[in-house]
Amino acid sequence: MSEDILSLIKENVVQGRINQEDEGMEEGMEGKPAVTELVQKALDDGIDVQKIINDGLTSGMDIVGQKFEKKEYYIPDMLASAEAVGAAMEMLEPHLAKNGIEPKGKIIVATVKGDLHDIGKNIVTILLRGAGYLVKDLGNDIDDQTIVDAVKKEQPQFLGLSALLTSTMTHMRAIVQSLKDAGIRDKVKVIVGGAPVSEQFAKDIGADGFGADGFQAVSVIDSLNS
Ligand code: B1M
Repeated sequence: MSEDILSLIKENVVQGRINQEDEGMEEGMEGKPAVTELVQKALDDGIDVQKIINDGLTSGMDIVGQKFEKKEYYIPDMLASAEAVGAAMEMLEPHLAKNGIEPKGKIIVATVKGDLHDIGKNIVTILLRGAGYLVKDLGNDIDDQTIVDAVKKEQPQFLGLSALLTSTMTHMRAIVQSLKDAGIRDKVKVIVGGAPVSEQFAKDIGADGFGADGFQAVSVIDSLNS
């Protein structure tokens, strides 16, 4: 029975349906319960929150990721699914705390100074939350010192930086240097990403990891966390 609801949640994540009014990718879905209604039903039925996240939401996003790689899905499709997961995560967050499930780690994320592109960072944030991390999102256009101050104050295990412009990605190098200057570089692992960022660039600036997409960001952080 619980498997039925979980597979329906998964299917509706793939369809990018938040509420029952949403149409989805396939015809004839409008009016049927979607992610938020199904997650509420799963909670009412006492289904384990971790199961809802892992077997419903995250496995749905895995399929979305595969479809994106195969070019069956495009960015708007990925965003619709990511938003559905985000809406579900908002419902589940209080239950995670109540159930005493410890987050896998704490991460600060930000889009660097001068850069207003935040769609990718938001996807990464949602996926990381879905994967069980506590994520503090500083937002976009965040200056270097604010980021370094947040690392000092919050003491996260990871710092995730996003940049979409060749002119702003240079802040990533400056932030790594500022962390060194502040004597806290060894206290936090730095992961970088965004369209102009590459594995080689990450190495060059002394970052600990690079994510080409949100899914890779989660697996890189998972592997650095183990
Ligand atoms: Co702008 N923009 N934009 N833009 N914009 C680009 C990036 C550009 C490539 C378009 C182009 O010319 N072909 C170009 C950059 C050129 C360059 O620097 N080489 C560009 C430009 C020039 C500009 C302006 C300067 C335009 C102008 O005003 N003349 C201006 C700059 C504003 C600023 O930031 N100061 C500008 C403005 C904008 C909008 C505001 C209109 C809008 C952003 C809206 C928003 O984000 N809220 C916008 C958009 C939408 C784009 C494009 C079309 C799409 C970006 C996007 O959201 N992609 C983009 C062209 C393109 O990329 N095709 C473009 C979808 C998103 C899911 O992908 O962000 O790459 P992405 O994130 C991925 C991965 O990169 C990775 O995972 C994500 C999910 O898979 N990832 C991480 C991202 N962050 C990560 C962090 C990680 C790990 C992985 O670890 C922490």
